Amino acid sequence: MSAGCPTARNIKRFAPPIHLIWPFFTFLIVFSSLPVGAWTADTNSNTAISNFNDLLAHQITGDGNGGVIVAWTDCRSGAHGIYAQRVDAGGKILWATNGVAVYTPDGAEWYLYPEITGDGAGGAIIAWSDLRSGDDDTYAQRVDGNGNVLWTADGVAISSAEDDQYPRKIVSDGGAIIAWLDWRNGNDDIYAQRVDADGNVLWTTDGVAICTAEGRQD
Ligand SMILES: [Ca+2]
Ligand SMILES: [Ca+2]
Repeated sequence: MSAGCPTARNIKRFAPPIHLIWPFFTFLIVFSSLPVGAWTADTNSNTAISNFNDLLAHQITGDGNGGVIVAWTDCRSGAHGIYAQRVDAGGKILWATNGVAVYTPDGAEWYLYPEITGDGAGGAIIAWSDLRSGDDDTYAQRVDGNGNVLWTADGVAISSAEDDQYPRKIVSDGGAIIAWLDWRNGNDDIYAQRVDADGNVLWTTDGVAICTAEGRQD
């Protein structure tokens, strides 16, 4: 673990859901058989996506051209940030070594729950939650097919409502629609927000309530 990297984070009655666990194993299975620069059946070779410690929460999506884009969190800056990498259909790494920085925190972040979808143009839109404002808020960023970060630095605010917002799903519609767990009402609810291809938030500020029934929705 990198110096200064946090070892714990107070996630409110929240355990990593199965949809965050299975992509991690999928990532291991897929990339454990890849050499640098090309796919291979040699299980002793690997394609390095990133060499930093505390890599967590890998998420993967197709790039629409036979390749993939991977998003994850790691602690290279002393706090967990969000990074992404594209690999083409032949297994070639396309973006900056160890990935493009999508969000680099100033403080001690821990496990930022990225979600990723293709943008329909060879890039991706990534959503995550972070603690820059004191409790978890949801942000999103778009990276084009060449690894250029397109939206506001450190991401567009999708929801900065009171208490915590943890993204759980993102789908592309040219821009993206993002759904998240939301604690603004004192228990898990589901909210959603739409963002266009240029990073403009289109729906009600801090998101549309999808379900605010009693008890937990997760
Ligand atoms: Ca919040
Ligand atoms: Ca509820």
